[in-house]
Amino acid sequence: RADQTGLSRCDFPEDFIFGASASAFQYEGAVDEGGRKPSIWDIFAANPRNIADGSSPNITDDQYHHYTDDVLLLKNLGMDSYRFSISWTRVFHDGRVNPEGIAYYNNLIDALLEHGIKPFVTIYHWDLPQTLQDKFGGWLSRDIVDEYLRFADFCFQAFGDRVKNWLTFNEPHQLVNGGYVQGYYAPGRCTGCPQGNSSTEPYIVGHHLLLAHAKAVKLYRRKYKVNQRGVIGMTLDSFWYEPYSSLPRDIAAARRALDFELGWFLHPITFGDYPQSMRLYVGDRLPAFTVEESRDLRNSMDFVGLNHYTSRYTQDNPWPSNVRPGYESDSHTHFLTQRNGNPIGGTTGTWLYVVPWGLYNVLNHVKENYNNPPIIITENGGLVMLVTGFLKSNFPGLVDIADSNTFSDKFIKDGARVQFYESYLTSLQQAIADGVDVRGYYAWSFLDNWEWNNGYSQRFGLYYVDYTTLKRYPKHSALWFKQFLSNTKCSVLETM
Ligand code: PNW
Repeated sequence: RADQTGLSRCDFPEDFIFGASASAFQYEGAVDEGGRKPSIWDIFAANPRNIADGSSPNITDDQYHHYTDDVLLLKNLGMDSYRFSISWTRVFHDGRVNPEGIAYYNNLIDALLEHGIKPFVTIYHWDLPQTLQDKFGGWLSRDIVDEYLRFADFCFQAFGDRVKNWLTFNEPHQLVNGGYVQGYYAPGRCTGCPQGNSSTEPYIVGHHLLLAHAKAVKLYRRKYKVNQRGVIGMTLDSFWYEPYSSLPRDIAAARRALDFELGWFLHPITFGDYPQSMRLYVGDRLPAFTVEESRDLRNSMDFVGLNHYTSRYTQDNPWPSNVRPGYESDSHTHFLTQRNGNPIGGTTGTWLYVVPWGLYNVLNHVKENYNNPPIIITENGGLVMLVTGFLKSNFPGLVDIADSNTFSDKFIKDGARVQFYESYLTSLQQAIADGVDVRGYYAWSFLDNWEWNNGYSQRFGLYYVDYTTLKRYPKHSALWFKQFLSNTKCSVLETM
């Protein structure tokens, strides 16, 4: 609780941005409205076996119809900024623009600005038009690079007069790992899936994502930046990988794990090529950049977007030579969630162990190995499992954070999430104090939402969403954030 640590936004640099994060497919609903066409996720989720709770993303938070109220909730929380993504098939498909889709984002952007909330836009958060998947295999084909460029160009041109913060992609690693290695994300490819090949496809898709990113950044800088004066980057996901032991080979393995997840993308967009360890371990299955591509990739970001959630212990894993090479084994690493019977961090029984020091370490890793770039934490947040039906049986009141400042039973109790934010923000503050150039922090997530292959079974929101009525209810974490952000008496003079 805020009152326990006394942590507030005053512990961060003066112009530091705090915001909340979202994405189109997880929030908007209204999948058949306003001229929207299906994405690969509509098709993937249409098979209930692909989704843990068999649920449909067709309505989810229905933000398409609730955005005006949602902007007020963000305002009420005291958020400086809102990160959301543009649904490609809502605004632009088969080379045609869709005025209704454009109007939706114009309205959302205007509503945010009207309340002093900065829009932070992810151009692509995984919802590829199904037509491009059908036509040439989506991200597996080089044709996707120019298609993406057209879409990005369109976004800059339509929204760039008001949007000053851009991300080309959300989590290329997670997209590739889910969609082409494990097969639990659209388009559901993996070795052993009905289709796919994890020894080659992940690297081809990653390559095309990088080429598309470089072209979009080049275009933005050449055609828009002078007038629009915005900044552009890419959001990368990375766990922290802690060596399991002090053995040199475990230390090297942990470093390789970071290279295969974060460095895979951060190395090219900083230095123009893949990390050396990937070249060595993947060999000629890793595509090569031409001299020109490499030049366009180098320094192709104004800041690094970082999504960070959790950490793992890492051991060296010398695979026997009869193991088929693939992304899952190429880094020769083995991950563990505990050591000598002790879990790496607090857990609520999901993948998300609470390891605040992991954030400190991953930030310092970026600082030390990638020339101390500006960093924006574009996602961070805790996962608290609430029992389904919780609201109907246990929720006693209907109080908004605007009306009460006490952590009472009138808010949904998610104390573990409050502790998550408190501990990770403390760790972040230490990283900044030690010289990491972090400029902003976005909580995942503003509202509970459709958590991809986990459907509605995982709730990340500061606000609880009742999916029957679509009402939003503040959790303790919402109130905590509001208090954290409401401290505006930051200077020494004012507090004296
Ligand atoms: C991110 N993992 O994905 C995405 O950017 C969001 O859309 C998503 O809702 C959020 O994190 C919460 O999961 C991830 O299992 C999904 O390691 C799963 C993992 C990491 C990131």
